[in-house]
Amino acid sequence: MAFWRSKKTNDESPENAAQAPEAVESAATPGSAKKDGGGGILTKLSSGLQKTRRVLGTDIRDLFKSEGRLVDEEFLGELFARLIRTDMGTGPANKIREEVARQFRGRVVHLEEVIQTITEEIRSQLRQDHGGLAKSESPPTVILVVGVNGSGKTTSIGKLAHHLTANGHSLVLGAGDTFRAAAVEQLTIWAGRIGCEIVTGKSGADPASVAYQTVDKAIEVGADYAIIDTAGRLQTQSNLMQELQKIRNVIGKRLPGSPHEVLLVLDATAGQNAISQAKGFSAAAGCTGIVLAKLDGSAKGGVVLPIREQFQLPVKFVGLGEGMQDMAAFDPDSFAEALLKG
Ligand SMILES: Nc1nc2c(ncn2[C@@H]2O[C@H](COP(=O)(O)OP(=O)(O)O)[C@@H](O)[C@H]2O)c(=O)[nH]1
Ligand SMILES: [Mg+2]
Repeated sequence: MAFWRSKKTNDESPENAAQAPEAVESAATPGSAKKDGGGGILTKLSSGLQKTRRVLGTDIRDLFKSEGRLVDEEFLGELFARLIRTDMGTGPANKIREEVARQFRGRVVHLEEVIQTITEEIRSQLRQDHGGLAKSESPPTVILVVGVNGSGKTTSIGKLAHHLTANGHSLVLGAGDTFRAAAVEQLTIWAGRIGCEIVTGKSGADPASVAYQTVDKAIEVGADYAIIDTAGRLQTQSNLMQELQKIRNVIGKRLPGSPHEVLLVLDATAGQNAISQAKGFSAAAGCTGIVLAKLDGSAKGGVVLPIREQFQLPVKFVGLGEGMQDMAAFDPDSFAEALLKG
């Protein structure tokens, strides 16, 4: 799991950020952190997943009051009930139960053996290809960010933008959520903190025109990335989807082949509701990857399992707090481990 903080020493100022020339492609590639030695990395993910682990790990430990425990139907039923408390859903929980039954039924087992099996099963359920951020053959790479209101879009853009600039890339932000004045202001503050360009329209301006101008600006200044924020709510859901479609078309006209990445931001505290959010967006908005925000505030981090199960979309990043550096490239191995151990 690659963390933004890995190469930096002290604060979040853009000057310091600019001194970390690590390539984003590598930083956004799952597993790359292991090559860094990754000392503080698991610690950070572990603290981000604390609430979920408290539910999952503690509950499972409770099943082992004595030294060992016989794996019978009663045990498997209790295990299942505990698994689904993390909002992982019945499909993934069933698979875990079956795997534990397959390996241990009729035997007296120790906690560590069961934890190990569950960790392995979660890891294999989460395995995915193409976890890294897309990159166009020639710059700019255009990233569109979509999701319901309050899911964490603008904050995730700020973190991603910080990460990219910290790794030596230039970028232009586009304040495409013109539906709410506060959203433009919020992204402008992020741009100021990061020290990058931003394109804004007047309140109520056509979001597609802001998106167009953002790509235009990125081409003009030779930026590596253009990242475009969008509204999470319009008068109706179908209005919103039409708007996103229009934005995609307009961007694609200005720069054929773009957007190269459409990131769907989901709120991990919403648990299973995040699934219905994803259903609403994924096909209509042409999503290419998921950002699972607010894992740190959620005891429902297990929701990543049904998200991976039900959508043909890789989870690319996880949000672990409100700060500039509180985001990580998603890596199934570290995630499974942080979910159960520690
Ligand atoms: N704890 C925590 N809070 C977050 C995270 N991402 C976003 N938030 C907070 O969630 C709220 C909504 O985020 P915002 O980016 O404005 O959502 P948007 O409406 O989708 O743009 C804000 O208060 C953010 O600070 C995260 O990873 N962890
Ligand atoms: Mg926003």
